Amino acid sequence: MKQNPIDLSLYLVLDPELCGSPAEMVRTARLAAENGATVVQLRAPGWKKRQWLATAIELKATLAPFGVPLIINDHIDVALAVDADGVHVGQADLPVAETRRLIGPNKILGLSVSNAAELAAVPPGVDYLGIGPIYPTGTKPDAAAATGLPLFSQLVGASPWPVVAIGGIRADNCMPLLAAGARGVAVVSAICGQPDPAAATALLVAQIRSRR
Ligand code: TZP
Ligand code: MG
Repeated sequence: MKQNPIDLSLYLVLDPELCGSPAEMVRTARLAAENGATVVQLRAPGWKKRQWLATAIELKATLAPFGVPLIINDHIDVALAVDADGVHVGQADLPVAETRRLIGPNKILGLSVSNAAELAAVPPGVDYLGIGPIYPTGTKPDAAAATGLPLFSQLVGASPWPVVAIGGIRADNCMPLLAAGARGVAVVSAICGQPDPAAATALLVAQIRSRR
């Protein structure tokens, strides 16, 4: 069921390489949910579908007690198979209209946007936008150029959709993004692969809550 509006304030995007293994991804997701992460996305560009399915099933069971929605990156079939809360698509994935038709009206749909042209072309049917990368990041080698804070502020200001910022975000640089109007921040390496993912999450949550 769509949580409306979705709480985007701390959006964890899981990375299998940084976490080290599927089991560590699930553990990281649990520690993050226990410590205040509000959304978890499964993102694993190199994985076979069976691995996606098995890990998505485990993540769903892990996150459900916390009421933290599970979003599946790109793979609509996996999202439907496990009855995930939503799907996040990029500019080269299945388009928004087709994705919405497949997932139905009640699941959350997020779209990645990197610049003003992509923002201007967002079709109806999305629930939130992921805008970035904001800062340079080593986590996504094929990421678009970093927007920087000034362009990000313009994009957020022009977006009728709630925005989550992504790319190079840590506890010590997230505040200006929230001040610019982001509903939340999405992080990968600030939590995945950290020696203490629970403490790393708690630090981010403390920053984010200090603004409220
Ligand atoms: N999309 C745009 S940047 C990015 C994704 C998935 C990676 C962000 O990773 P990190 O480690 O939080 O910079
Ligand atoms: Mg994608």
